[in-house]
Amino acid sequence: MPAIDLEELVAGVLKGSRRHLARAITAVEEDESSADDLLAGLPVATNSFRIGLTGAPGVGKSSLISKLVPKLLERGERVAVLAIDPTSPLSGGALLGDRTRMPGDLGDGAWFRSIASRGARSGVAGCTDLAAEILSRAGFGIVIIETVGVGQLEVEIGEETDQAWLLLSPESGDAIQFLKAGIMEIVDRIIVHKCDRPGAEDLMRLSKEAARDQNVADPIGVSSQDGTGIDEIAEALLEAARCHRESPDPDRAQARILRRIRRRAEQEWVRSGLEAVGGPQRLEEVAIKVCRSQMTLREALETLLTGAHDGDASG
Ligand SMILES: Nc1nc2c(ncn2[C@@H]2O[C@H](COP(=O)(O)OP(=O)(O)O)[C@@H](O)[C@H]2O)c(=O)[nH]1
Ligand SMILES: [Mg+2]
Repeated sequence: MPAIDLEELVAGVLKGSRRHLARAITAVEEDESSADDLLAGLPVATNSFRIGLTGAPGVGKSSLISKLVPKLLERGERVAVLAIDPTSPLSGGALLGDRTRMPGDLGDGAWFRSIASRGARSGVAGCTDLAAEILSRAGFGIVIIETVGVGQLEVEIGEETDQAWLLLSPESGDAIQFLKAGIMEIVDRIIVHKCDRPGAEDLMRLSKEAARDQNVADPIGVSSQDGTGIDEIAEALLEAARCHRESPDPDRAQARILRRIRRRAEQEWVRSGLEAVGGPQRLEEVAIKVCRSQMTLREALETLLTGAHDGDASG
């Protein structure tokens, strides 16, 4: 994307244009290098709190968020929601990013967007971090990130947020496994969702034990269906935001910036390195030779890493 477009996007975002903000995030989704100029143009936000809500598909993350956002808006917060859409490469079907449950028009204080994890070249964390950073700088004091919790992604989201909350529900059979597997090392709080369902009390008791063992805050029981616990969870979120704003964790902030710089640098190293030896086309040519046993893997690597031509490389 030409630099002039990014300048225009920055100016639009600074003026509060939602259309420009949407385009800025799309730009980062398509090419993370767009973020270099966008972030250079947008002033750093010191007051923004980033929270991850993670859990199995169907545990009720989107439902809970749709109840939480209006409560946070009532309290004067501006809230952005980023749903990480783990678009399946097999079916192409989206599990998340379901905006139908968001209540009508919430006004300029709210923003909802899904990010296709498929498109992110350096993995979901990079794109999410940059999009969340842009939203913070666009004036959203709370950025909620909805992700499906599955192993690695959970760890990444734990790292990329100021707090990560895990949703469990009595319906999902893996809740007990989660608790046994020491999930509390990654998450800051457990939310027992669908507490209108049978088995919720047992799950709450186990979650409490796990939380106490790990010395983290007590779990909150909530039902998006009948409204139980919604006020409590909104208050807990506001309290976490208040604590973060009053005394942000400098180590966490520095680690996040370090990861951001490393990811961008790695992308540029790969880009310039590949360009220097003839681009993706050269990579393909070499792959074909290895495939036809005309070259060993080691020769292929030497050819690429030294920029040597075929025949120059010695095995
Ligand atoms: N019983 C019950 N069902 C719920 C509750 N919250 C959401 N659901 C249902 O759970 C299903 C999945 O919800 P959704 O928010 O899409 O889950 P997500 O995949 O985690 O975002 C939907 O059919 C909801 O109607 C709740 O508090 N109680
Ligand atoms: Mg969802």
